[in-house]
Amino acid sequence: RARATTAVAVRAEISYIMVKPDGVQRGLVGDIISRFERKGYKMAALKLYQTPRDVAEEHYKDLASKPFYKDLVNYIVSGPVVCMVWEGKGVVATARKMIGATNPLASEPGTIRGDFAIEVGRNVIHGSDSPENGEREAGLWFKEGLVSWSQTMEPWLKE
Ligand code: IDP
Ligand code: MG
Repeated sequence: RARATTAVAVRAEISYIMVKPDGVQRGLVGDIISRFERKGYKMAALKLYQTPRDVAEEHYKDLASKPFYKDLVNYIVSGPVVCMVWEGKGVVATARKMIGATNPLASEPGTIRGDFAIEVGRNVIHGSDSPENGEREAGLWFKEGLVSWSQTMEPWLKE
């Protein structure tokens, strides 16, 4: 089958994934990271972060007209979050499946929200909803840039 012949490495799709303050307080960070690691996605950035209010507002600016926007921003700045970028084929859509529906009452068991959450206003985790937003959010939360590295298990993950 056709293969790219260019020598320029093109980065794969990325998703911005964030464990929200409730997930950090409840000690769910390790389990959540494990799920993405074991799936085979490549970690491209990771940090524990006390979110400045303007970053939370910018992140959720598309929801600014919603009645829950102020509570949402207050929730995100209420304690440290764990910010991550994961990279790989189809990571945006697959991460959304792994995360589950926005309202945990509708999230399937086996998904992160389905396993760990009850309320939409305390739903543990964020995941980008499109590759474009993955790029936008990764840039917003990691102004220092992502880490470019080669994963030695890559031949065991990709044919
Ligand atoms: P998503 O996180 O599944 O992409 P969005 O619709 O983008 O869902 O909403 C962003 C976040 O806003 C949700 O994860 C949730 O924390 C919060 N949220 C969404 N809808 C409601 C609501 O009806 N009440 C309270 N919080 C909400
Ligand atoms: Mg969203």
